Amino acid sequence: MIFQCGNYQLNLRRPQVMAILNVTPDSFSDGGQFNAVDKAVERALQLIADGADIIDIGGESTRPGAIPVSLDQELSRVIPVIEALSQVCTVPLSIDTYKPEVMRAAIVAGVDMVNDIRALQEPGALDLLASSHVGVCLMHMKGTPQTMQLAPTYADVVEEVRLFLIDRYQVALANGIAKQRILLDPGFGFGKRTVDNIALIQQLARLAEIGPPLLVGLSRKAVLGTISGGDEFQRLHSGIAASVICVMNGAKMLRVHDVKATVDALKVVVAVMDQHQE
Ligand code: 7PM
Repeated sequence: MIFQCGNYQLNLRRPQVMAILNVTPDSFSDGGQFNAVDKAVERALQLIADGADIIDIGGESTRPGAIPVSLDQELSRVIPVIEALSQVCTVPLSIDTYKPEVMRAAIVAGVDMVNDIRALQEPGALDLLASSHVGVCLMHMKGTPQTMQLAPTYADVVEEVRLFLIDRYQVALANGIAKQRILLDPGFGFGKRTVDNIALIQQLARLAEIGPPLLVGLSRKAVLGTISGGDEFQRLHSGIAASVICVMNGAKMLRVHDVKATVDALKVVVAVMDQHQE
């Protein structure tokens, strides 16, 4: 199984690790623009050395209650970093944005994939991706980052997410986006209660059956804190457990902060899953 993202092809026989590179001001404390780009490049190279298969660059936090960022602010944060990284990076780059204008500028600047929490629903996003060769992740979100965790409820969360992802997948195909360019993602934490996140982990195989490879992002998320305790900086071990379960349940790519730990843990998963049972 191959994921085609720009000029790269990722072989999904082995689970792939997508490293999170936040380029929000709080990510690089000194805040100076030049330093921010330099530090982002330095960080990205470290993530690659740790084993990242792809780097996901985000200029706007989309966690619950996050303050929206203006188009110009987001562009000024991510484009210089993409331009610098595309010169030195030996792995594909992804842009985590739902704004078509940011997608367009990022593609021009050299990204190989668009990671869209709005699954190409914003006006212009679908046509832009159809006219490009970059990869795309179609993710489920209920509501918006400002509203999604207020009181989400589902009759059947897995079925609702499944039907949404099938619809967005079919729309993408109908607009000429090749199957090999598409990833699907249940959107853990995007309008989901703990009970919903757990049900989605349990029944991940039902989403994998849709066809495209699954990307999942549980790293440092609240559901891990609820289950295992700890603030967002004390969720490594619980995040590794969640990653292992998701891969065994069919996930092909993991979006994580802690690359080295995840790469090490996945080596055990691959060894166990690959060995033929006598
Ligand atoms: C709630 C908490 C929502 C944390 C979002 C976050 C994903 C993503 C993010 C994901 C894909 C954060 C994340 N999460 N993209 N971007 N899938 N495709 O780390 O699960 O802040 S943002």
